[in-house]
Amino acid sequence: MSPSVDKKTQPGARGIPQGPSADGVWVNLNPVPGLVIANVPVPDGQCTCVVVQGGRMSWVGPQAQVPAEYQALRRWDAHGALATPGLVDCHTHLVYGGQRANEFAMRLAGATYEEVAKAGGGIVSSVKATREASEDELFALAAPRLQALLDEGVCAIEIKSGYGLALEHERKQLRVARRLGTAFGVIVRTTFLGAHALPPEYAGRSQDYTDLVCNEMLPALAAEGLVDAVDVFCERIAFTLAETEQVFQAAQKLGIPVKLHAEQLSDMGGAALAARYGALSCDHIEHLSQDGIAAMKAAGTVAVLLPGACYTLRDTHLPPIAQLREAGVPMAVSTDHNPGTSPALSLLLMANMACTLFRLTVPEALAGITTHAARALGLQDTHGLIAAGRPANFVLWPLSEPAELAYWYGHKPACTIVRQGCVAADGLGIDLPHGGRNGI
Ligand code: DI6
Ligand code: FE
Repeated sequence: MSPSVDKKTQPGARGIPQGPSADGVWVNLNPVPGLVIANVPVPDGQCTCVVVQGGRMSWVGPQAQVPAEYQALRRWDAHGALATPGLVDCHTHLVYGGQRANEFAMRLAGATYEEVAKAGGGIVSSVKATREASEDELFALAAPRLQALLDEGVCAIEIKSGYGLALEHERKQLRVARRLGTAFGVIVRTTFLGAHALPPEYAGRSQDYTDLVCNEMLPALAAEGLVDAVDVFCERIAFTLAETEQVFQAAQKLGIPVKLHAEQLSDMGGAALAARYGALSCDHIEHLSQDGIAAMKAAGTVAVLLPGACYTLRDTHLPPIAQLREAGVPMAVSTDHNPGTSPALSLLLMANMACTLFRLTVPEALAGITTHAARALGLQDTHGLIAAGRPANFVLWPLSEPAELAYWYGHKPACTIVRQGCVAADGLGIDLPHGGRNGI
């Protein structure tokens, strides 16, 4: 299968241009409050104008005050469409072989996640299928998953390894992640998750495998430029706190930022450890303690909420949202797309679930899939906000109010997407001669 990129796009040699240039003056936008920073304040009730030049947003403000130098540029009329920054999916395991619908069925028949793992299923069964797949096969499998996320306005995405668990197979996953970024013109941040599970050939030799991760796999993959961040699954059924720290030390030595699958099934104290290493994010955190929250706040670590995993596992132990809110810890929301616990391919559905299952407010959920998700990837200066000086990444929605983004589910709005300075999709028909087919 080849990647289903839009017909008018050309996979760029440098991995950027995927559609016509978005350069010009974008008028009559209605940005979601809190997700835009204007150069000149936009009075209430007035539309916003965004100037794009050379693929970057160069000015944001009221239409009446667009500087003269931009007046002659091409005009794109959004007709008052709701606008958000490009969405950011900050936690995915998108590249893997096979799928695990059988485990879904097992759990419905009564087995727990831990029982499935102990019975030889779980992560290790995806490891087998991933090892058997070639790089091209993994690319072909991941491409339509990525396309589904992109169709909803995702402009930056994290992709983890962790289903190879041996140097050549982890390399394969990370190389596919990089190739996806190039082929689809989307920002991909790669995360090395070698410490995801113990590979079968290391059964009972957890320390030996951790040494391999730290001393061979990570340095080799980092030298190849394949690692933007390092993650560990710190859990009873995965890696201990001490092993996690060993991996963090190896990452620190190489100057690579860390993040952590923390306190998903139990309180291991992982979040406090990660915060000590200045982690970008702690993810899952259903069993996060008050100490963990305080440590994350002090370190500026983002809390990444993954309602898709809670939903799939029918987990009733929810993350401590009220305490995180109270402490002022930034909360991101992500798909955690993976074949075991969250086969989710809609970030908007995750925003809906973050509201309905976790009781996030709409503004929290929308910041969670944009601004705070960007921070969880270290992309806070380039993504997650409509603001001058950033690469042009924004989405125009056929919706009339922000709450609709978290309200509908099972419905992909036909949006217009500007991704990395290109018009990657034009569901609103802004590029049509009559300037819009949706009557907005
Ligand atoms: N936590 C998760 O939710 C995924 N990995 C992890 O560390 C689950 C991965 C899987 O079951 O394949
Ligand atoms: Fe995960």
